[in-house]
Amino acid sequence: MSKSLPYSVKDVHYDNAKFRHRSFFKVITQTLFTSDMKRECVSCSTGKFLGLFMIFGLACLMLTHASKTPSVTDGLSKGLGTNEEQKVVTDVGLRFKKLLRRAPRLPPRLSGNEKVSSGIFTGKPNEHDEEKWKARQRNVKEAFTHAWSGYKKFAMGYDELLPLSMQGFDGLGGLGATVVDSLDTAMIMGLEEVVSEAGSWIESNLLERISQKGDVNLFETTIRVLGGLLSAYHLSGGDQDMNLANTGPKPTIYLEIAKNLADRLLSAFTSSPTPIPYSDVLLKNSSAHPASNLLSSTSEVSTLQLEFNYLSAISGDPKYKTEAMKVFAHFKTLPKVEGLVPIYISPHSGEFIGQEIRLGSRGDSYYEYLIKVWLQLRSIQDGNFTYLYDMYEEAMRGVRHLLVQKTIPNELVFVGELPGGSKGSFSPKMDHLVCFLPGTLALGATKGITKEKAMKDNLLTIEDFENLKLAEDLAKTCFEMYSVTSTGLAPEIAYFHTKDFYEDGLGGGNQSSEYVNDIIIKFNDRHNLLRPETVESLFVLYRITQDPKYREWGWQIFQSFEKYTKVDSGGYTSLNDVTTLPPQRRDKMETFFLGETLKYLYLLFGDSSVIPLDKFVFNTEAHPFPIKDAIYLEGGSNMMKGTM
Ligand code: DMJ
Repeated sequence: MSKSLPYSVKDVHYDNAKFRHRSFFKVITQTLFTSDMKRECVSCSTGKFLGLFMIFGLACLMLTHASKTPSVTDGLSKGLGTNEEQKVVTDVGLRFKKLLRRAPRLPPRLSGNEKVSSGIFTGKPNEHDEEKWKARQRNVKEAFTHAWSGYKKFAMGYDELLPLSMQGFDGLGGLGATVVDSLDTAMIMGLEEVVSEAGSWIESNLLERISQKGDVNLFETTIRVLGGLLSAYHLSGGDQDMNLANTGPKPTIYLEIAKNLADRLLSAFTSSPTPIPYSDVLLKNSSAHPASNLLSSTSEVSTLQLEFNYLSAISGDPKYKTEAMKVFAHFKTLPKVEGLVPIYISPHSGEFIGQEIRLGSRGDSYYEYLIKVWLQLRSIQDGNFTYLYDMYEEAMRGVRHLLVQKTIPNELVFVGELPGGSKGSFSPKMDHLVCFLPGTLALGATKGITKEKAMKDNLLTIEDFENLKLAEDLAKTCFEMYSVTSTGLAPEIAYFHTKDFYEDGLGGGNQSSEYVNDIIIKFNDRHNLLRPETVESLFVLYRITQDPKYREWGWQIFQSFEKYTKVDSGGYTSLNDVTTLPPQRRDKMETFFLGETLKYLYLLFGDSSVIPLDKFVFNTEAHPFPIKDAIYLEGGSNMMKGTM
């Protein structure tokens, strides 16, 4: 149930001229005055009359023959096999009205020229380029080794490294989060020594920790620890079609620990009176409770499903998937604002709390998991999960309609916030966290295959193109959030110069950036936590568009991390202020720097056939799970059970 907003949408409409509606009258007049007919008949009024007469005759002929109504979802339905049959419209009057109302919006096709001559679509870089990217990929691998060595030396077994004070810190409940978050990155990079060290630590310590520890956050533990164990299970050969680890424990060790952990985490679902889980779990006695404000974050409760579904598939036990998917089934029933949802929800009432809408903190991965869980489950024939795709599409329409604006003076596209929900005003504020969205939009548009292939196979709808266009525009803004600062690293939050908002003297510090007047960085928002979202989107966009600019942007960002966040004694550190040189350092290496940021950079510079996006889905912490036709059937397949 979507309510529309009370204020004019004109100001916040994302102007995508390429696909703007054109009236029937415009189509006719444009055809007349731009085609060959124009050249031959423009000076001859009889010719014009005959031309119009012919078009009218043709229109009448079309109207008297019943046929399918053209639909922009035709291409998609081929991919899904779940769309309703098209309605056959036989009423001539109705068809005439329809024809007058709007011209059919057809997705663009690759022109012959684009197919053969555009570097973006051929996807074949020359040999010199390949060598360059292999060398850059090695640089990322060295960065990972440096990060791990600092962690191993000063903080092995702690959740995080404090690289300046050279000690460990348990900020995530004490399950050795960096070890588990890093493991599959080391597998993908072929770092056998790290795989062996991390794997042995997990085998010897993690079960004991799980059975003794107190409070952990359900979401953080699921995405980092459970997610890390599950992808390690797969990448070490757990379900037998890939083995990126020649060392470390047997895959079943990872699975056994994952099940033990998930069994305890399930208490967050089962102790709540609604399908919305509590936010915290006491691991040692498998009990759960709400956060101190009694609320759960929308993104947290809706970012558990990829992990629990995959665990059900490989363990053969449906209980994980059953509990986790109840959350989405419940969300389906809740009122939304054009598909957008408030950032808090009550596990006691099951209702949204407050009005605040944003795609940054507490909102972000709700939208990410709608499409990713659909991608994970879509091969299940009964089509029960199509509602996830519909919710995603509606939400992205809501984003384009209500949240997207352009900056002054250079028209950077950004996604703002609605702090007062449908009754409030627009805020031109964007968390760096929102930079996951370009990748998600691109993935949702092509379903993981290249844009070139999707276009050749006629799979893209008008909405897919609009989402891809927004993905590319927004990725540029995310990149400019880096290049506008003195350090070349993005702040945690940026504001944007619009006709309603500007604050002087709050630029990023890089005076040579074209966008120094478009992007505003407030004092409290100038920190950088080594976050992955922008490089994640660059990786996905590179895979999908094959445009080398995304690799170049990623390389620039990587060099800035190297220059300003590397700590000589080992590890990398967060920064307090990205706008001043030298930047003040913060003394924390977040687990996602190894789990996500360096993994995405490594994959961005590497061979696109590694972990292909149409065969794997990355959880929100960059842990890849395979998408397989059979294994997501209720309770997992027999074949999978046999391997346990
Ligand atoms: C990660 O833990 C995940 O990507 C999450 O979805 C958002 N926050 C961090 C990275 O910034």
